[in-house]
Amino acid sequence: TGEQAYLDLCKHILENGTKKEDRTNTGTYSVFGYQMRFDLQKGFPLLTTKKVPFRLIASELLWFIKGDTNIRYLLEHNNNIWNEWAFEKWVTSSDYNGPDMEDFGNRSQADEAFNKQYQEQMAVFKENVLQDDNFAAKYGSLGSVYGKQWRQWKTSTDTTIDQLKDVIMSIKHNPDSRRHIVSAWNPEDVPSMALPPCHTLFQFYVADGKLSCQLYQRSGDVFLGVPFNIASYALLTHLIAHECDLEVGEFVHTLGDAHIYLNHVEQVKTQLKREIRSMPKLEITGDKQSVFDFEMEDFAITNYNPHPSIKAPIAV
Ligand code: UFP
Repeated sequence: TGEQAYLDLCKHILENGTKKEDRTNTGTYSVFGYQMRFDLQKGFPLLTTKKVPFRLIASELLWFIKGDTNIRYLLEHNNNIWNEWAFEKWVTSSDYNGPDMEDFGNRSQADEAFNKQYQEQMAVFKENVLQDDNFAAKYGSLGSVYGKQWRQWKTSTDTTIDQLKDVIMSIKHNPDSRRHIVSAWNPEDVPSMALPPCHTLFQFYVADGKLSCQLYQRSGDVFLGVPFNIASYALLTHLIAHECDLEVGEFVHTLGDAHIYLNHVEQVKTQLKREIRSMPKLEITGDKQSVFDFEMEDFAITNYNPHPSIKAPIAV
């Protein structure tokens, strides 16, 4: 369990994974179906065998929780992880008249001169989203991403369902329920999404005064994505437990296609040689109750002394 479970998964994939092609043409080693458990009572599962940027994970989670789907909030928190998805919409629109940005994800990694142009256009884009309300409404918005499905799931009768609010109510008032579920997988929206949700569905469980959470993740980039996903759902569990006056229990992470990209193998091997350090702690400092009111300054990670970060190219 704990960080060792994550390292065991890495080792398991390197030793037993099938070599498998994928959408990004990078190639992976992959296994199907795997489960890790993290006892949140023992500490906060932010990996120590490499540095994981908690700030980015936390501001992204608060953005989901608020039901916000516009990257402006992320940019205001100096979080750039969703920029490319919004940028794509702008550079393929008739409002864009800069240099050709086709396939910018791959070209910016391969071509230095192009990368410079891309960085310039991205800076313009970010400035516009931050300063111009109309531009932000049109091009900062990502549509049917997590925040939308969690907070404003659209029904066939044109109403919306606030799954997150409902699940918190059911945890408070009917803790023994076996129906504490939030689904991000909306089959009607999937065909039109650039990135169909990786974290597909999660369920809460209350026993002995503790709140546990299990995530079903359909696809996991085990080196780059999964460490983020673990910390994000651990934080969500803490915040909801706090609101519901429960202790934290376990985070159970179930993966569908768990893969290591071929160009991450060396980095994984480096990480596997490192020794696990003591787990950090999450401290909730403010006196806010509702998860919907939380901001970055209301909690903090303490005692986090990880090994250095390890760089790797992201598959696009
Ligand atoms: N991915 C993650 N976690 C995430 C996220 C993406 O691991 O939170 F948003 C990875 C999984 C996969 C790729 O490598 O991104 C998504 O590609 P696909 O839709 O083809 O599974």
